Amino acid sequence: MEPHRSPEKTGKIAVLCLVWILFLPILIGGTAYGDQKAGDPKGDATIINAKGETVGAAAVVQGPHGVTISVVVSNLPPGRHGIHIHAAGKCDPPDFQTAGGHFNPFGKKHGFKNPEGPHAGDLPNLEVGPDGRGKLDAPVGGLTLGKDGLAALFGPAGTAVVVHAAPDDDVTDPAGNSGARIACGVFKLSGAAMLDGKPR
Ligand SMILES: [Cu+2]
Repeated sequence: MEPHRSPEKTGKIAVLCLVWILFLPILIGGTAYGDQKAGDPKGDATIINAKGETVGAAAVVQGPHGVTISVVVSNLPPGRHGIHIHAAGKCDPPDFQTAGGHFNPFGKKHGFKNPEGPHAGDLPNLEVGPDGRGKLDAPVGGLTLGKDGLAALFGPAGTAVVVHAAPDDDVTDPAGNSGARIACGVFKLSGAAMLDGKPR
């Protein structure tokens, strides 16, 4: 503790350090996904809140059983939050409407419990603890990490991960009654999929 900093500021710095120093290398470095082969596409997103402040990060990687997403957040309201991959690579605060609807290349209805679902971009709820921090690791079966093809995460329109204010009921079309959009991150190709700063 440095005496010249307010406890609030020190707390915020501590949380940010935890997210970026502890979690990010695990996410991006592939420690948890040792199956990622060199050259496999992977993506990441910096998640911002309605004020444009960074509140987390997401990573998508190719594993042996398909694509997996990992998300870490901080400074979000405690509780369960709907979270989805949306169909446009834009996150304009404060309402993040520019992220579009759910990523749904196969014309399904929303929700894992929906007999006509789910959307390719549907995900389990994100649980945020009393300390404002949360973490989600989940498979995303219905999409690919390429730039080409109907279900490609890095197609021309791009994609974004969006966190909602309320829990997703996993059945109500089109967004599980999960309410306002409170945080958003645009997916970008990263790591081994980049060559000289450009997707290859
Ligand atoms: Cu959503």
